[in-house]
Amino acid sequence: MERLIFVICLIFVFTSCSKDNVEMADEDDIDAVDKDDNEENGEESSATYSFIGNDFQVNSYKEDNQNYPKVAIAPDGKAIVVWESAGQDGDGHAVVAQRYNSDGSKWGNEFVVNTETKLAQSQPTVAVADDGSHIILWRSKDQDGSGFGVYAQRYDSSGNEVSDEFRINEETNSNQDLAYAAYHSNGNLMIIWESSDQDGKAGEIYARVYDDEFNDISNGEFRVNTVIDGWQNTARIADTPSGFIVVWESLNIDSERIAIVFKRFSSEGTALMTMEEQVNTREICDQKNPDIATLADGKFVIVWEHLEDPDKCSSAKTLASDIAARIYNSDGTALTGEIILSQNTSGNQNLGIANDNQGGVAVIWQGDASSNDSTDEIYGRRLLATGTLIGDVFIVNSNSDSYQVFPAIAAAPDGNLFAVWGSWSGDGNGTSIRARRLKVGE
Ligand SMILES: [Ca+2]
Ligand SMILES: [Ca+2]
Ligand SMILES: [Ca+2]
Repeated sequence: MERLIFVICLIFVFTSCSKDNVEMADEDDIDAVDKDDNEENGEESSATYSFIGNDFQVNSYKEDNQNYPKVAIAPDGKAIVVWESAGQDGDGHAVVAQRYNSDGSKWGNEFVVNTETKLAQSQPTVAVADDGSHIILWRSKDQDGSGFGVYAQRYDSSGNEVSDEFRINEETNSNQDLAYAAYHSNGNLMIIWESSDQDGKAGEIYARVYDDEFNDISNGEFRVNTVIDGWQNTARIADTPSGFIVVWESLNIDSERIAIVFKRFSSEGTALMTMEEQVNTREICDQKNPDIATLADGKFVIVWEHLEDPDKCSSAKTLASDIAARIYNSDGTALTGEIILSQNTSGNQNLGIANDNQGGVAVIWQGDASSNDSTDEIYGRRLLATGTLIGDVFIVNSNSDSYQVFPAIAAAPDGNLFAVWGSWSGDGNGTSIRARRLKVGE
């Protein structure tokens, strides 16, 4: 019987049996004993993560709600955390940032990022270049004259503003929002966003590419998705040795509802594929909330939430969901099938992923799967570039009062990880931003 279960697990590429997943991981840990000696050199390690202290509050301004944090880490280990804060700029939401040194101490004070404060500035994201310069993006209400527009502020490696805030989207009709960016190693910057009514269809992914002196080298904005039927949204971007990869949700591209697709681009923004490629092999019902991380050799890992909901999909018999991942070679060919990081997750699985720079990726997500108080926690798991899962699912937050939501994570070159999330516990006044640092090994 055990042999049969083992075979079934192999067929589903580690999917079915969490018990056997742990056993496979344990076998791999035998190798880890030798590999751990190389850890300090930033080489591959098969160890699990350990925490560097408990979680802590990021925001200094505590009035009302702070939520939707994102984080990026510079090559020198400095972390930049951004979030939206209700009322902090005096009119609706503001975009706020706090930088940290590599040892986890604060680098300067928190500050309001947006110059235009009228109405809401919200949904911020951040990207950092190899030289430490960085860009913060957000959506601003009515600033471009119609719904939301995408705005940005650039900073040098010392944290000083470079020029004024500016608009990214050229088409201003209706909403442009959900912006993300990545820097290539040559300094080029690709920014993506969702435009809700640009091609007469419901939601497309648009992009612009700038060089290291911020000249527009894509001749303005261009559409990322080839398929425009249905809607395309919830896009993420990562840089690779050959350029950039964008991953997003696409409606009606697979046999049922939502699917995950990706498309590769050169560092100048030229599409390297004629059309997007589907990631999920299980097409039943919804595949959503994708994120992507690139490994040092150009391999990349895409993670997403797989959701089978009988209320939404005729093929779904019972409510079921899991966190799935797939690993690709640098040329975009699949290295693995779907790998299941956690089964029977429930609630809203917002995801984050980061290359831990020691041969694996850290995946974290929101859920209430194993919580005993039916509130959401932040969960995590380590996945090696080989497709091997390390250890078991763990809870990232140390403070488990109330709801922990919208996680994001980034890693320094030495493998130290910085996880952030919104929290209904903590600052005693609405939601707050909390963070916790992790590392590979003990
Ligand atoms: Ca505002
Ligand atoms: Ca607009
Ligand atoms: Ca589907």
